[in-house]
Amino acid sequence: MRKPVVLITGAGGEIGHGLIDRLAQDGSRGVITLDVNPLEPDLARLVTREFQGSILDTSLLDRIVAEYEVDLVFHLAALLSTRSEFTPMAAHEVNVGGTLNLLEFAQKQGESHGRPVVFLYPSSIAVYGMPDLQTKARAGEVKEDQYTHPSTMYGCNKLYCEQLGGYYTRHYKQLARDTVSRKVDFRSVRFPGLISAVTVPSGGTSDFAPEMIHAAARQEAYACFVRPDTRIPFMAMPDGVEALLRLAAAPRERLGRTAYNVGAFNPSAEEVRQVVLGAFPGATITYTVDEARQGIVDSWPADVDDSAARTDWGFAPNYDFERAFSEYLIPTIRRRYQK
Ligand code: AKB
Repeated sequence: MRKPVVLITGAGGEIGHGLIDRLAQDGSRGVITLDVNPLEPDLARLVTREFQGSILDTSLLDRIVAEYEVDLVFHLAALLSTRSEFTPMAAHEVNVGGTLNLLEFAQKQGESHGRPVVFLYPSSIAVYGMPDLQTKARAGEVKEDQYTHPSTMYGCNKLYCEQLGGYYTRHYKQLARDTVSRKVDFRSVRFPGLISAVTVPSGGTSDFAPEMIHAAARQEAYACFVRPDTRIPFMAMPDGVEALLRLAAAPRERLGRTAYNVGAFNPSAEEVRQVVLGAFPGATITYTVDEARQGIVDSWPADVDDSAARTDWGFAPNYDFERAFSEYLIPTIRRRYQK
């Protein structure tokens, strides 16, 4: 009999790194990966099989269906918000077309082995669109169903794909003459800006915080592209990975929503700068505001209400602002660049 395995798309990206590490430590199931780029050798060693290719290649996905019994999917592959604004058609193709392919893949997998396929989808605070700074300041912690009017291609893609996932789970082929067995068990977290100590982000608009930290550790000057008072929620990568794993393990009947907010801390850009300067006193961090990117970050909420995630599946981040820096980011990043 084929053993059940986990599939991770976009495995070589920021979340993939942490997730593969955690799944490898746990060791209970094999991990197969799909990424357009080869995995770094340290990561490749931890996986059962690495497929190099695109989520748009449906014949490759069919081959995986034929060869493996996948019952858990982490669909991480995406073009992030800044990159998506430069290439909106490509973003739509990858972020929406690719997700649709993966949902079909999961349905086919479920039909072939007869069990539901749990499908984890990282959505984003980019699904929100705060109309102006006054409303953003007044709104405070935003709930999942408020202000869902994204202003970016990436945010539109994420919001729509949350809906698509819900469709596959609850209404797939609802008019089919024969009863259709729905096999996709879709679950989604709306991530804030994620900050990893081991990877440098690329293509995102929340990247100003991680870029500031990594640049300081590399002793490079950094010009932050948003105003000092800019505030959005962030989370340390280990908590992001933990959130995905915890949501994946939650009993289906406990889940009252398709997409859940998760948050951990929400410093202003200047508060991040001060902490980074405290850890790396020689660092040069200035501000050169990019009005267009500033506009995107201003459209994201200052904070999110994640009480539904806490109640339904026990979300509880380990790292607040202080701990994220003192116990995770600063020591790990120092080690990384001292090597
Ligand atoms: C981005 O900046 O595009 C992402 C996100 C907030 O989803 N980090």
